[in-house]
Amino acid sequence: MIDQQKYSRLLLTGAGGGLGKVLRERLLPYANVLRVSDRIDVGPANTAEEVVTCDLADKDAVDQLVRGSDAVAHFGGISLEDRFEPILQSNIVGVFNLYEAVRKHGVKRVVFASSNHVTGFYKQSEKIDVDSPMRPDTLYGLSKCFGENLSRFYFDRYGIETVCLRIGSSFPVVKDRRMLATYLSYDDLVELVRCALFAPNAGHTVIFGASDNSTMWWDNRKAAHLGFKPKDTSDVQRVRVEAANPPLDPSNPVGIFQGGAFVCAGPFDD
Ligand code: NAI
Ligand code: 15L
Repeated sequence: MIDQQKYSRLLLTGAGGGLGKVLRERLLPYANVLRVSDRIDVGPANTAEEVVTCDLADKDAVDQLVRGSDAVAHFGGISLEDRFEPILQSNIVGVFNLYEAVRKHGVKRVVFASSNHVTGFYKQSEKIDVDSPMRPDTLYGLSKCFGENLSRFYFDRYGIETVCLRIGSSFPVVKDRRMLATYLSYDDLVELVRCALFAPNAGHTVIFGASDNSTMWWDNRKAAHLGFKPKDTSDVQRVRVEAANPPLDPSNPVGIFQGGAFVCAGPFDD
């Protein structure tokens, strides 16, 4: 059971990405040492940081990366639809390598950046919860299903706790009509990650990551034990967003399915 508000060494993967840059700054209070990693250069270590450049597909390198950490915020990986090979290496082999290292080095908890694209083929007119069957909308979404199921296996078999965050759309502002439902502000993202890192008895929990938006497709009541209460809302951006984005044709799948444009992305030729 986690009964603390600070880890000795917290590993953040994907530190060079959009969310990784935000979390690199904002997770510092929650660890004596924040180990930041990516396969791209993330610059020099700041105070209380360690920097490790590592490709998640490299098993031995991931083993060394995880060694000495007591928790992991796993935000590294391919974050959009792509060809199968890069998804396989970064998101499938990569997440396996991570959990094997986590098991070997006795890491207590993982926060896994999953995605709403695990359930992207539900309609926008439907409300789902964390037990609704997965309906991935892309190879990318499918790789996140693998990560969620892998983490479930590592909990059932080895007792390693994971909170899977099915993040909606976490960006500085709301960009389109779909994001009125999927928006997760950066402040709410950080609070969600904090809850996921420190909630006692998280076990294996799945939660959708969205701010307190009026349009809401996701029911998080089964994850209430995490204590996540979003403070922001897309509602204050609605007038601007609707004026800038005329409604889509009702037959356009982008406006029908929760995954939006992802349901039409690819396939990409190898
Ligand atoms: P991003 O693409 O900006 O960052 C991902 C980072 O992972 C990149 O810096 C990339 O270099 C790194 N990476 C990719 N493959 C790697 C590998 N094999 N080894 C090491 N590092 C590797 O993505 P973003 O937006 O920061 O998202 C972070 C995580 O959150 C991703 O896993 C994404 O799937 C997930 N997510 C993000 C959402 C959002 O709204 N930003 C929504 C849903 C999920
Ligand atoms: C995701 O999973 C992506 O990583 C992110 O870039 C956005 O496209 C987001 O989903 C979304 O659904 O808006």
